[in-house]
Amino acid sequence: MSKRTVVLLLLVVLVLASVFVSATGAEKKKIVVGFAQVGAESAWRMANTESIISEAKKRGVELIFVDCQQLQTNQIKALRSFIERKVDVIGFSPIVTTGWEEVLREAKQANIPVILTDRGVDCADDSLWVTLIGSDFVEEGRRAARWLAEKMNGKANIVELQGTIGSAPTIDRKKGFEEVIANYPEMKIIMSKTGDFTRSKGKEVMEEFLKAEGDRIDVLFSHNDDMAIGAIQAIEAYGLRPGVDIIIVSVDAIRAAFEAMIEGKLNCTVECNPLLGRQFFDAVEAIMAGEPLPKRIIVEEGVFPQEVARDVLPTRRY
Ligand code: GYE
Repeated sequence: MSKRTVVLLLLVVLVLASVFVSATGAEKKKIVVGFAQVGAESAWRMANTESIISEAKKRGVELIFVDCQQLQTNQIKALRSFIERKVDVIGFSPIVTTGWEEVLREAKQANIPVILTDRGVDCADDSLWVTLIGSDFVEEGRRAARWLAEKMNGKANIVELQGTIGSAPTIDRKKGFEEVIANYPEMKIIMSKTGDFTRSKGKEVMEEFLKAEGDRIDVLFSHNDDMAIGAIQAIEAYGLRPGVDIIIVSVDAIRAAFEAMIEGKLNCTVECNPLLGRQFFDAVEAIMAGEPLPKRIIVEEGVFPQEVARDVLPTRRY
């Protein structure tokens, strides 16, 4: 064989190989996902972010991740930048429930499917998103109240630390909680204010509650564990015993809540699972494959009273 024939043969082999590689999809285009996260306001949120980022890496999905610092304007800006970049799928956890119509319509016009994770929207046109993957926040509120009614024998002066005003978990947890305590005429919310889901605000607002109502407070219902942990510091500084003089029930079930329960300072936490990465990217891949998805995917969760904290803590992943 001449040198020329060898070179020619080699070229043919190379061309054939590249045709084979693209036919088997080894060169398949990477899926690009834009994700507009609420912020980094709580341990729950950090665990949620970690779950999304690590799952994208695992699946080789290109993730454009934006931390919106609890500002809806930032989140809308991020969504518009995803539309401009023509990502394959948009995911976001809406900071508040209202004000999304316009930007979601822009995504629809650009033919970019949207997945809501964790928090939902209040929007009549449900064709603007494919599915909502997340917890049943109303049920979480009910679970907190049911546990409390039993613990307090249907009698308590309650202060309530709300999450971010206008957000789905705040609206729904309050609704579920109030629905259940309405059955107990001697259970009353005597003060209620937002602590924006953060430890520092939770502490600040609890100080206000104590200043105004002091010893009259029997119970704190906190919309998340971080605010409850901030409030525990305020209660101790005020000279009362959290978990004893003031009974505390909160939501999320982060590790720090279990530690506080083991110390006897928190009485109960209702689970809200932030590890949504797997279900989120399952949905992304289903959309890319043209498979149908249910409009609502609900995450299963439980309730953890203080008595089980020591046994459960080692198994907690967030
Ligand atoms: O409970 C809170 C976080 O949307 C369910 O947001 C989430 C809530 C969670 O800041 O800790």
